[in-house]
Amino acid sequence: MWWLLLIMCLQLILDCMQQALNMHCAYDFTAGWAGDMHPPSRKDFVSLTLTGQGSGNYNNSKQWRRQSCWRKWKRLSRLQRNLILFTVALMLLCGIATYPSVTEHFRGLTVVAKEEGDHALKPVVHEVQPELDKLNRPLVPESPSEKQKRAAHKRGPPGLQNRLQKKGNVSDTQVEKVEGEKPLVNWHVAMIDQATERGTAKEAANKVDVPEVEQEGHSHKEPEVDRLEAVRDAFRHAWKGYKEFAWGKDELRPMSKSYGEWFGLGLTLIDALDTMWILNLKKEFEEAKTWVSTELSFNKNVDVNLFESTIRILGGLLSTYHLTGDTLFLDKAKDLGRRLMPAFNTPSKIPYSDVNIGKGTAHPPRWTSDSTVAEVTSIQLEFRELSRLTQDTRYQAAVDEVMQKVHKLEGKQDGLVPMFINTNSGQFTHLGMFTLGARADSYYEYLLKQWIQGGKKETALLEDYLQALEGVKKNLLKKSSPNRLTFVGELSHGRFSPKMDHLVCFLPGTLALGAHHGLPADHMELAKQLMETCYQMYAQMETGLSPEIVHFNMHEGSIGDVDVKLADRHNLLRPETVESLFYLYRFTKDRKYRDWGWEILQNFNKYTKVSTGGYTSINNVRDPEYPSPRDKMESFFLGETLKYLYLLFSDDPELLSLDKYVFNTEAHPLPIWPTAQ
Ligand code: DMJ
Repeated sequence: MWWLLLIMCLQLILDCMQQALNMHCAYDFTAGWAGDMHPPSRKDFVSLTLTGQGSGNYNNSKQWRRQSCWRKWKRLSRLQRNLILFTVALMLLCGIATYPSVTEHFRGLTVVAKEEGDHALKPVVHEVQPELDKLNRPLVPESPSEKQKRAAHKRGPPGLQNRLQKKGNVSDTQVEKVEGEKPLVNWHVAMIDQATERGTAKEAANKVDVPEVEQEGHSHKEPEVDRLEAVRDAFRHAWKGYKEFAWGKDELRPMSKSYGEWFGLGLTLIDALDTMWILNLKKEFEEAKTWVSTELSFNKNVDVNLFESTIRILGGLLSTYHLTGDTLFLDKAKDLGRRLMPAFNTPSKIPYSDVNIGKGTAHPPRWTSDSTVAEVTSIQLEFRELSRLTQDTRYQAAVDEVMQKVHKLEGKQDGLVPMFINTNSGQFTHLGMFTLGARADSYYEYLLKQWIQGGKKETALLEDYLQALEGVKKNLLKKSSPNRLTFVGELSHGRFSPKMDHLVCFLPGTLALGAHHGLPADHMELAKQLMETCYQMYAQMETGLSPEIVHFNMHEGSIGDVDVKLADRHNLLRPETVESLFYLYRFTKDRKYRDWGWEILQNFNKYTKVSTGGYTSINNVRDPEYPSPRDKMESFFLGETLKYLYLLFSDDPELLSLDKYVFNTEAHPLPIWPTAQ
């Protein structure tokens, strides 16, 4: 619109001038001064008559030009002069009024064009702008630490950084500007509270070892960030949401400020009991304990999953009993254990996946008579401990029988087990598929941990564990390209797939635990390599949080090590990597493991913390602009993730010594049995 007006004004001026000067002379701008003067053949260009030119008496002095123009101006009629003045004034006004929006417009076009070239199908990603006043001036100039924050989005080896940037996945905080108002900040930024604003992971990690700095003539060391307190803060924040919107329910839905029920047994509260005890959150622990003593009842007509209720509830109650000595928790554990036993009433003695704890009936899922191998082989630590505490051998007998049967089963490959087992036949099903991820993971973990729990006497467990590890090395262990990260893939009917679940990241910790308990030293070497890989699964993502599943590149010349499929980009606040970091730090004392854990905590705070309380799992770890909250805080975030982070940062090796306790697969510490047992 403004441009149209400007063009019209210009046209008007030219017309006026043309009329006014009206062909008294001809100056051909293109030909320059010709010795011979011709009248213009056309009248559609501005021409000037220069007196004396023809005589060769050329005078182009400034003064002469000024006088000549002034004479021409005076020859114009008043109307013509007014018209020219008016249009010049109008042009000036238009120019002033349009300047900011025009420049803005062009700036915008440049940004969009660049982004379209990079990732046309993605939503427009704005560059980080400092907060602007109404005239688009930065209110506060960007500080060096802000620049650092932006740089911190570059993660991983250089090759990978480039690739990520090329893909356009690296972006920063989006600030939506509304005219006349303060800029609106995206949802996830709004969640960030003061704890988060301490900086990005990289920044924070740097803070720990800051060099001495000069301040007002004094040299001083910046105070270390209190990482233990940061974990306690995170717990308190999660608990605040749970208490306010989901008290006594299974899971908090922090975005909708509501809750979800799975078993209707206060799952999060029970899973978090021993974490509160360990973190010394006394007030919170007492509130929860009151709920357990007054509200928790297992006398309910409800179907529960045997594995999940065992590792989270039975395990949580048993460990809380051990830590506190309060028999309230043991009594509750006994009650639940008893109610879960009908699950073992199957033709094969391989338990069903589901039990109705009120009716005392059990059944497989509606669509199959299979259970998963991990489910039936990762309830042993808890049931065995229940037997030891109650002197009722039936619990241990039931789960030991499962292990003995699985030990002898056909269908393994080099100690690796398939993912499903049939509750009628007692045989593996879906043969030929091997993973250390979902449906099989904790089978391997519990082989080692049962052996440790029982005082390292049950050699069949150890043999199965050692053989399985050889199977992993032979069949599943590969290196990625270009950075040669060691990873554990999967096998399907002889075909290798470079797919690795985040769940597999329990393995570095388990390997390290085994090495600590006297297994071959190369287990520790492998643990370190896999630990690096699991860390990279976080560090190479734009949010610094791992996806649920990654695919490693193995072809020479790959640009980056990791690919993440669209459907696998979620993060459920899972614990496996921080769990392994805890073990690796305990056994090596290498501070990098702590720093990695600190980065992860910072990124949970940055991308999953909900300002009104709680943390949420997210859909897209590759989009820091909109990680897309799933509105669910899994109970294991409190039961495991925050607990392992706390233990990772604690300097006290006696706080749950790994020579006295063995953690179940839900991070509930159970005592290693005295050797007399
Ligand atoms: C937890 O319930 C347990 O750690 C289990 O072994 C695997 N899945 C979740 C955490 O990711």
